[in-house]
Amino acid sequence: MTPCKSRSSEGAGETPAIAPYQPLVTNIFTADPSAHVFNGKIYVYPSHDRDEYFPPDDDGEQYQMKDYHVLSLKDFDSEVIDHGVALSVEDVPWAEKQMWAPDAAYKNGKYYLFFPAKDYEGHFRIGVATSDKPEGPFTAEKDFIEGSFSIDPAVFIDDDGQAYMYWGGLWGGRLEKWATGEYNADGVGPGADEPAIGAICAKMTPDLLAFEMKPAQVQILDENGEPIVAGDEDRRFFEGPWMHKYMGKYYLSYSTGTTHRLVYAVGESPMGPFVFGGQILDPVQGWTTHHSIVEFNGKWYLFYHDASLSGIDAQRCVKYAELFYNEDGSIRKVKPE
Ligand code: FUB
Repeated sequence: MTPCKSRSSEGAGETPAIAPYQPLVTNIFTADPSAHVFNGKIYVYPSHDRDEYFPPDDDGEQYQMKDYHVLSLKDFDSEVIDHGVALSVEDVPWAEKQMWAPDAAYKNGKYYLFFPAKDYEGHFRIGVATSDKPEGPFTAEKDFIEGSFSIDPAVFIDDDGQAYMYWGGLWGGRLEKWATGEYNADGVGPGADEPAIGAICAKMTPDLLAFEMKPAQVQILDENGEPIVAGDEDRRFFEGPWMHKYMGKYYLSYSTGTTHRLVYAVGESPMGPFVFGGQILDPVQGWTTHHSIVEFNGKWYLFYHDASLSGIDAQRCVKYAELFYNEDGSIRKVKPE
């Protein structure tokens, strides 16, 4: 275990020691934060960007992550702990490289780490690893989840105990080529006026190790009930889905990729349809941003990343900000200071 003092603003009046809009840790590069509250503490499951340069392309070859570290914090006035390596690609039998954005869940005394990586055929698949501790180390299942493809898993467990996985990403995540559920190397996705590809969703089995159904695209609609089209790059799904429940409604939030926003859509059921609600965050420094939303001690928080620590797109840092809702349930845009 490696205790790591976060960048802090201790003594700065009302500002918590772990200051909002500042890197949570500076000892490693981190991205794609999935935050959860386990045992009264915040655990953050990020990607671990490497301190090496890989030439960038639209397929995401600059993101060559090899392992995951878990971060935890008792509260925003305590130091952030970097618990060291929780899972390494060499310990995952089916995975060759590129351990991208993970998520975690807790069920029946076990902690689950869900993660995408490229298999030996060059396809992104989604795997599961388990541990009896939230910080790991995690032990990977021998094979990836049957029927999984693409990137950015996020697992949501509803109040009735049913778990859902949301995932997918265009370009590097190759969702255009998996739009039918089968891989089509020539797939280019819909035309600009056609409905955009939605995030993919599947109910999970009670042991969280498999899908209980054939994965399906969720629908994201505009204010008139029409599907958001692929050319609507300010609003269409690109990657990084996240699900949370607020006042009985289901909030699907995601990155818009090419327009670099975090946005959300709201539905009456976990599998949608979802109606576009607005923007959560403006573009940040760096090409990607990716987020999670979590309730902690009665307040809501957004965790996200940018490239401000390094100035390099593939060497990112995880940050947080408090999130506020309006009375009608809409989310107020976060404005980093
Ligand atoms: O970290 C690699 C990829 O960049 C993630 O999977 C995407 O969501 C983007 O943040």
